[in-house]
Amino acid sequence: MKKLLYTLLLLPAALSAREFSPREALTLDLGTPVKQCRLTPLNLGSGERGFVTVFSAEKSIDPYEGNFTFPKDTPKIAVFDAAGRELWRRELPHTIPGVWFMPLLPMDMDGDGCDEIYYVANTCERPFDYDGYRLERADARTGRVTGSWQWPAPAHNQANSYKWRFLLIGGHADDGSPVLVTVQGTYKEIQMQGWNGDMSRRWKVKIPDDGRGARGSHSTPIFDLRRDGCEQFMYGERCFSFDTGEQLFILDGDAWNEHSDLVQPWWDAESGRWCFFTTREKGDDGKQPRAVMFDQTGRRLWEIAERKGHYHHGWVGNFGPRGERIAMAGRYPFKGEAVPSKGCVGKTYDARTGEEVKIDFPIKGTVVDFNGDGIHELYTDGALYDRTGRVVLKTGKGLLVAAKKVLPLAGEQIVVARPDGRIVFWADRNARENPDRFDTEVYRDNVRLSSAGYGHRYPVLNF
Ligand SMILES: [Ca+2]
Ligand SMILES: [Ca+2]
Repeated sequence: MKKLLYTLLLLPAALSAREFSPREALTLDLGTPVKQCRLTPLNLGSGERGFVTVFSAEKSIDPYEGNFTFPKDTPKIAVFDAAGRELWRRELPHTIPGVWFMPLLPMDMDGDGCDEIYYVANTCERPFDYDGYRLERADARTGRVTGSWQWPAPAHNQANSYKWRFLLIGGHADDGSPVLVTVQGTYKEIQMQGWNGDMSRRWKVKIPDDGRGARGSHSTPIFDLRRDGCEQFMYGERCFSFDTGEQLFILDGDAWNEHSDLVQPWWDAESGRWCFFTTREKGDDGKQPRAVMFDQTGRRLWEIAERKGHYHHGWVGNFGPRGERIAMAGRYPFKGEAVPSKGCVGKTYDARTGEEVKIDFPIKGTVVDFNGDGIHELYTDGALYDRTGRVVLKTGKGLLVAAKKVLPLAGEQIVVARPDGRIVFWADRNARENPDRFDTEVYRDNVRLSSAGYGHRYPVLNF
């Protein structure tokens, strides 16, 4: 009896102290060196699962004039089954290999249980000729192109950096039917179109370049604003309905008219509301704070003092001792600042109060729950840190392509593309999880964004 009591007393501590036990759960081999790689899980029909990947031996080419270089390799799409067997691959000979030129999204628009693969491709030899740009649809099992539609042309009279930024977002209308959203523009004019399963147009939105209200962001998180099973998405600080394309709110009204790098919705269970954390990029002459926490009415809960700098880095994660939410805002170093050029100058805050809190690991990285226990880990530079700063996994050199649940295993996985073209999936043998967090349509729809924009970088905080 005494022994049983002793065991029961120790049980909670034993559970919380469960050791990480990382393993390589799956390896896909592209058989060719890669400098860019994206990956999204997909349904191959009849309950079979697989993966689609976009890759190239060229680094991801950015449309910004200060970054753009002539590509020396083309982008390729390949599909693998769940055992790592390659089903097909195809090269896109005229498409610029870059995440903004060529977003990709798998989605089952016809409801037969098998995803189709949607992506933007240039079908002519002239790299900047709108007439050649198409939204293409490929059969997930064979790669055969089964549909091709003219990609809506962005406004012509814009800088290259503004013009060639495209996104795909996949979600659901209020009646549950699929909606594919195509997006042109991030920094100035924004156009969006919503498409039904039969590719008839459901709605369209145009946000003119009139300097009124927020511009877009580098990710488009999907969430369930009213907790009623209907999905919305954020683009910058604006919230849109998948069902109608209606703009439901804009966080900072017309106080902020620029671009946000990060917009992260998170559910605050204590107050029963969504909160939104945004870190901002540019513009505005130093009048507005560069990172703000909002509630779902658009009220500022707190903000950082800094009003200058490019806040490229940010996250919200469960890093407190009991999984309390912590937010990070980090900027690129200023010219002449004594920080490495790719460094991150940032701070961490209690997400509810804005009070500064210290954490014991490098702040620049990707938030992931590797063992499914509801406390986050942070992946950065080939290492996974737990909240106490302990390194629990070293993956070696490579590109992070996913930090979400992409295998039917407990917890979220870390997927890294090695320079030699092997894509390694890391999972935790000891992971256990609360299925409420991952087995939701909102979670799956966010995972679907992994090959569009920076959709692979941000956690889903819907619990
Ligand atoms: Ca289908
Ligand atoms: Ca964890």
